[in-house]
Amino acid sequence: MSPKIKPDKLQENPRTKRFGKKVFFKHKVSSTNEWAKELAKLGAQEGTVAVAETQTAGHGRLNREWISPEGGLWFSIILRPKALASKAIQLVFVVGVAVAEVLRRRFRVKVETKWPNDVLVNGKKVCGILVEMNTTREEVNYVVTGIGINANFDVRKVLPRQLREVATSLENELGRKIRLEKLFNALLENLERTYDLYTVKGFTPVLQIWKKYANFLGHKVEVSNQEEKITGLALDVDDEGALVLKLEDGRARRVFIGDVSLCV
Ligand code: BT5
Repeated sequence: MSPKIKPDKLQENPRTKRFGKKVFFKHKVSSTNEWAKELAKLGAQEGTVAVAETQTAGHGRLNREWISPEGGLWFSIILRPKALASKAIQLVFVVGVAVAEVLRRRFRVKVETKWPNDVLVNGKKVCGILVEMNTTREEVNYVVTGIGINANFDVRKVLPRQLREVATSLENELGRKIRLEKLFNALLENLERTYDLYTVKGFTPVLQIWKKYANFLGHKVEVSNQEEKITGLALDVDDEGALVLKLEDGRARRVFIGDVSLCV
């Protein structure tokens, strides 16, 4: 089986109404998120997707490098939610739910969500999600949600040493390669369904599903961000997407930005 994506199989997903009706593909781009932002500025409709085989400047939050070799699934989808900017960050959880459900159902692997934007398989990061938005005052013009899934490569061969213990790929977990186009189509279908649930019923039902996968809840964690490192019991993720910690002195603290690691 070819480990690469077959571009002709990405077009026209018959099972979605809006997502993936227009799919742009390139072998190599700097970042599909940057590309999708350009497309959105030119007026691309909701559900338009930019996919690439490799990214030369894939990035995560705070412009951190996202390593994107051949064999991964790297794509970004344009959304135009009728939401206020302060709410649009909830889309990270919408995407997280869609990815987690597809990976669990398709591959029967142990999937977890980790606050705020990771999906793990067997405790290691297999997917990163990056939500970026363009706003005018409080109004959202468009949101670009980038999804990176480590699929058909061996992380021990392509990721730097420091990531090998914390990252994994579907190939590493399943012991085989998968069809990227099939995974792509399944993700678009589930993304559309979860996004529609969010649009119609709001954030609560989406967050409830996300929390079912959030095994870090109830455990002692350390959250680090640019300003501080905080240790506490991970109590909850609230309806604004903030992580609620119980600190050692018993006080509750809401955290909006950071990286979580389990304390052992
Ligand atoms: C993320 O950021 O996890 C979001 C990654 C989003 C990537 C997609 S790919 C398609 C689209 N185009 C883009 O340019 N981006 C999106 P963050 O939580 O900030 O995590 C970044 C950190 O993950 C890095 O600092 C590394 O430690 C680690 N990392 C980098 N590459 C990785 C990989 N392939 N697998 C697992 N971890 C990785």
